[in-house]
Amino acid sequence: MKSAIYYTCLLIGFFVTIACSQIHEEKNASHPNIVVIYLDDLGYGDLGAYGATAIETPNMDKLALAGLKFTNGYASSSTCTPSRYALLTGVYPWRNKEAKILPGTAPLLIDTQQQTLPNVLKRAGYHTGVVGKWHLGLGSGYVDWNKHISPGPNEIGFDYSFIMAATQDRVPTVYIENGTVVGTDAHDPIEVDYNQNFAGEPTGLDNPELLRMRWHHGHNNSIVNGIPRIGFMKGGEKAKWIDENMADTFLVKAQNYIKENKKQPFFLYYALHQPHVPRTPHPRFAGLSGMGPRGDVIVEADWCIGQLMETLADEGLLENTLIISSSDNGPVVNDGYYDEAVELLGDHKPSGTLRGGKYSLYEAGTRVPFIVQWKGKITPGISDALVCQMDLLASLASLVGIDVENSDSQNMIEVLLGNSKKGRTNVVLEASSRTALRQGDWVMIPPYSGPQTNKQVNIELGNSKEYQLYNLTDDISQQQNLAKIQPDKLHEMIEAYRAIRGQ
Ligand code: NG6
Ligand code: CA
Repeated sequence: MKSAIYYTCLLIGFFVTIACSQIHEEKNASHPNIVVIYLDDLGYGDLGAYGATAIETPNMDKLALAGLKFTNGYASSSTCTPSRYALLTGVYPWRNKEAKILPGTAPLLIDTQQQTLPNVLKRAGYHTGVVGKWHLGLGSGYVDWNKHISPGPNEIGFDYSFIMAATQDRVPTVYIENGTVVGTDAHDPIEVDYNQNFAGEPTGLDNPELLRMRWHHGHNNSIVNGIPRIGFMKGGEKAKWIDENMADTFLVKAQNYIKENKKQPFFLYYALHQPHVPRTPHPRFAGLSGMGPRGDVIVEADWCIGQLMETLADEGLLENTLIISSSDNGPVVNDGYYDEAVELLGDHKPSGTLRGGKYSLYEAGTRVPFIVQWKGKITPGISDALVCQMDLLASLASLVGIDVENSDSQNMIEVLLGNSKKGRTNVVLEASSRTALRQGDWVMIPPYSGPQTNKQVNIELGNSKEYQLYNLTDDISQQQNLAKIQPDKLHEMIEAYRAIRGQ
């Protein structure tokens, strides 16, 4: 008969083997907390740290001053859903034809079996949470908003989620915590439809007398809190958010998440809703910027970030937290409501010296503020290396010592930490299914039909019947098309572009 000692040894051996394989997988691992602060439609020129003088953003500037400010940091797309898809999956959004601006009723865009940033970090022992804007779809077809909603963030790797389904201007205008709408009422069920209104319900189109914010284009379906939205919604009165409280609501959830999960490494994806429309600053911030609600909500977002940083400091976590701040796409001034953003803009240039903005294939569509901070680990400074948000998956996986499947995400961890200046060689940029190539300091935009300018938002889209070629070193504002003057360079860029896009 085998002795108890024999079995004890066997058991110890078993655990040692497991521990070793864990160590094997997490080679050279470091496990700081990771916080991704993601703004919505914040432009390259919207922060003091990136040259803005007409608006004050002291907290984001502090992040930049204490960290590494990237001047060539890109979102993967000039709109939200595709950028967020790439951020979380490490896959170019143009590989998935569904990765475009989604309605509030769209099914989950990410496959639950897909490799994602949160599920990779979970493999390294992280607790993972998302607070804020989701806009990656929910459910797998029809969603009953009164029941548990799945799949969603919790099925693609987030242990905790407190989100809005799509955007602040899209229904349903409710918060969803771990798959359940907050404040449901069996006597007042929530119904959502993007095709037709519910009988007898007022709309922005038919009932202008009920509006406190007028629509400029789109945004004339259901009215919630006096603001006309995209899509129709009925019921759920108790569940509806109060727009002016949204910033505080998300901030408190993010702060609580940090406090509750600080005992283990955590990954927090804090996706703010500012300065996307409708811009509804809390009364504390209304009028502060002198630039109308767009400026005010940037000031509000900056304050929220300051508060989050204070929480990290108060909890003694700053030295052990890697913080990455960026924006999902470039700026837009009028995105569908009359909110005085155009009239009160003054000298402020949300795109800075870049051409275009949200929806555009020009630089301001995708080149965004991109700041990485890790107190005591990253030497403050400026990096001109080419990096893309899509690279966070491979980079952070490498930091925490996890091997990942090949994807479009490149391991840029040494660049993000400031130890190397060797960024990507190139990146394909996307704008509403159109794509362009940045390689080195050159940008090539293939010919596209369609209007040069989206007149409603007053943004140049990048469409032209001709090839466009720009050298960003001499011409950051993309004013001089060199396609005809530098045919060899154009040819080289087209070849490189085709090699990636497979066309
Ligand atoms: C557009 C909306 C715009 C905004 C955008 C999504 C209209 C006319 N315009 O369709 O207001 O909601 O979608 O923005 O409806 S994003 O930042 O989430 O991509
Ligand atoms: Ca956006």
